[in-house]
Amino acid sequence: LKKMVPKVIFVLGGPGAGKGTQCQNIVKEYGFVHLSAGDLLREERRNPNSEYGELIENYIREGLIVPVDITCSLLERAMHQSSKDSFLIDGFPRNQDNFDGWKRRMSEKVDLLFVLFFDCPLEICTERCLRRGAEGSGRADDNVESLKKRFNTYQQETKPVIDYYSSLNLVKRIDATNNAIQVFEDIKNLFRAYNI
Ligand code: UP5
Ligand code: MG
Repeated sequence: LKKMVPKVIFVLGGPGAGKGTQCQNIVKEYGFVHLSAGDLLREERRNPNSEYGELIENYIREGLIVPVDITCSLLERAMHQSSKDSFLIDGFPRNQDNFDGWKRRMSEKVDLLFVLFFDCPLEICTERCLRRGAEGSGRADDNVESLKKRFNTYQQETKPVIDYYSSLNLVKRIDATNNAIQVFEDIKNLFRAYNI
């Protein structure tokens, strides 16, 4: 019997590029399980018994990337708790530490299909996050100060990870500046091409 190896798609792109929105669409249409590293961290922060709550709060507000052992443990636990075997891992790995930690702990246990990259310029990303903040997202990082830091971290630390995957020919780029319906059309075409 062939052992089932979970399939993984990493979903990366700037803050507010539309990763979460499109992951929800993909879940409905294709039955993947959506695991947002940011959502898992925010949930952990709200857990009063967690020893990492304060650390996570501070990292998120400063737009910094939480040490990989914390994030990777949350992702691994969520994968184990799921009965499904196809995962969209949204917002991870976003720096070298994330990349190395995942490689050490998880890469042998999963089949990475590709990296779905939402390409979106700073101005549009910022506008989307600020609008979301104004509409009451309650996120500690949907403000101008945090957004500058988030975008800086994205440019300095996450882009190199995307570039590395790109050099392995694993990156599928999506133009994320379009409206959400068009973006999903592009994703569906891509998935069709990969028999997903
Ligand atoms: N919207 C979406 N698509 C649109 C479209 N096509 N046109 C117009 N509007 C669109 O969308 C953002 C907003 O834009 C929404 O209001 C949406 O309606 C609208 P969303 O789908 O939420 O975009 P997303 O890319 O998911 O944005 P998000 O803010 O979640 O991105 P980040 O990558 O910044 O946030 P994340 O939650 O992944 O991480 C937050 C922080 O957690 C990080 O900064 C970091 O401090 C920490 N973190 C880690 O430390 N480690 C990790 O591994 C992950 C996170
Ligand atoms: Mg998100």
